[in-house]
Amino acid sequence: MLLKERLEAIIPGWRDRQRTLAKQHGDVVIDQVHMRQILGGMRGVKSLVTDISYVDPYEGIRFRGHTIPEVLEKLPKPSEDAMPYVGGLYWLLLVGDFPTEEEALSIEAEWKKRNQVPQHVFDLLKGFPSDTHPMTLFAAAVLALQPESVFAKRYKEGMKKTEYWEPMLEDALNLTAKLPVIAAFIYRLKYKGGDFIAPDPDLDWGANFAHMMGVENLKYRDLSRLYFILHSDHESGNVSAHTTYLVSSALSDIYYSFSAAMDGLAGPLHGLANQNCLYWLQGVMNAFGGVPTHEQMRKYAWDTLNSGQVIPGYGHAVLRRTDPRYKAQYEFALKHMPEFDLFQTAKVAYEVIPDVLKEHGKAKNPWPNVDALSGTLQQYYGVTESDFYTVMFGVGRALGVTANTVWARALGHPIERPKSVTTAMLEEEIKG
Ligand code: AMX
Repeated sequence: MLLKERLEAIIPGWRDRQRTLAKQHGDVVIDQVHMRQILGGMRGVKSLVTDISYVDPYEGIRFRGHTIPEVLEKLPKPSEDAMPYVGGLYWLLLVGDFPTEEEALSIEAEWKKRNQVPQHVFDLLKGFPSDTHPMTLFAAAVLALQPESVFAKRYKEGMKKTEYWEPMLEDALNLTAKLPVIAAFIYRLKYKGGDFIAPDPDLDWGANFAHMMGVENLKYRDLSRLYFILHSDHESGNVSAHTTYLVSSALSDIYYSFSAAMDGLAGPLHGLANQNCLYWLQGVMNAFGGVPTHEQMRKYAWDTLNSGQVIPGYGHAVLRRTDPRYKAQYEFALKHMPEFDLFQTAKVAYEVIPDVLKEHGKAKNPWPNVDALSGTLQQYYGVTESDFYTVMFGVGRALGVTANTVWARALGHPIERPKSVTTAMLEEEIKG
């Protein structure tokens, strides 16, 4: 396998770099931890290392050092005006270099070989009550795949530590190959009367998802590729990435780790924000009977703020400019649905809300984030069931977090074990 050969070649160099840092510079202080951070969700504490992505406060996410516009431009594409192959992004995340077309297609070929989902997983999903949340179904399906773990089997048989990454890579490819099939199955089970659509062996991973969803507009294939690329990774401290990393640090396999991550993504503070953005925009349209004027939007935004609520889709914990993931979606919408009334409303929001938030004076970043537009794009193509959006987020997020687990095994990262203290100990600290 091309990918495995390339990883074999580069892993020793990375091992040396991290080993040298730990052995020769182990006492170097990287950060100090403040009381407010201990009591405030460990916000900003520098305590994780990943080379796969980094969030720059001004340029947004960089995948392997490259900004979103660079990634979208340089990854191989099915045609000049199409969105890139997701397989190419997975190569970039895992290997660190932009792939050639052959390398990108080699990942797509691996995925096609591995996308068969065992019947017992489908049967399990069909057995859940019909009102089960799609994220519950998604996490359960991933866990049900666990008996397939190559890592768990090889670990039981006994293998050298330096070999751990190899079965982890197998698991990562097997899992990511199956996720679009599982996600589309859940969609059709819940919302389309169980009328399932089989994968098309001629389509790439992103396009196949669009096909299995049953969306007829072929541009939805491009949107799917774009969506998965944009949602793939966002450093290692967010809940889904960190959960995957933490659980797998116990040498749990990828199915246990990723299923747990999806339980975290299901939380309203993580994966559900895009739904709230959509509801807010729809609320504006309902209030004014269609696309609002700038003045109406300003009033609605102030009403939201004055009632003590946040404006969904605006602000960010790290970013200090418009999220480039928002920009990429905005450009897509401008090209493919300029007249769509929900997009028109989102556009008015973009023109009005940053000034309102600046005037309000609280948010450190008044600009839109990734979630502000993603629901709008789905609505245009008829995927209106907003409970499902988090499942798509999860399919995309799998790319980054599984790449990270392969590297954590390759670099021999140990089990995570931060130290906790008691409230009394914190109080002692302030007495000096
Ligand atoms: N509307 C109103 N007030 C906002 C705001 C917004 N969009 N964004 C931030 N603020 C407020 C905060 O609530 C906070 O108020 P407080 O001092 O009374 O607690 C103050 O501004 C300072 O917050 P901050 O440091 O700028 O942001 P943060 O790091 O605490 O929070 C975030 C970041 C995204 C949770 C926040 O901007 C927010 O709630 N935005 C709206 C919800 C949203 O879009 N969520 C999706 C985020 C994208 C993602 O990561 N998936």
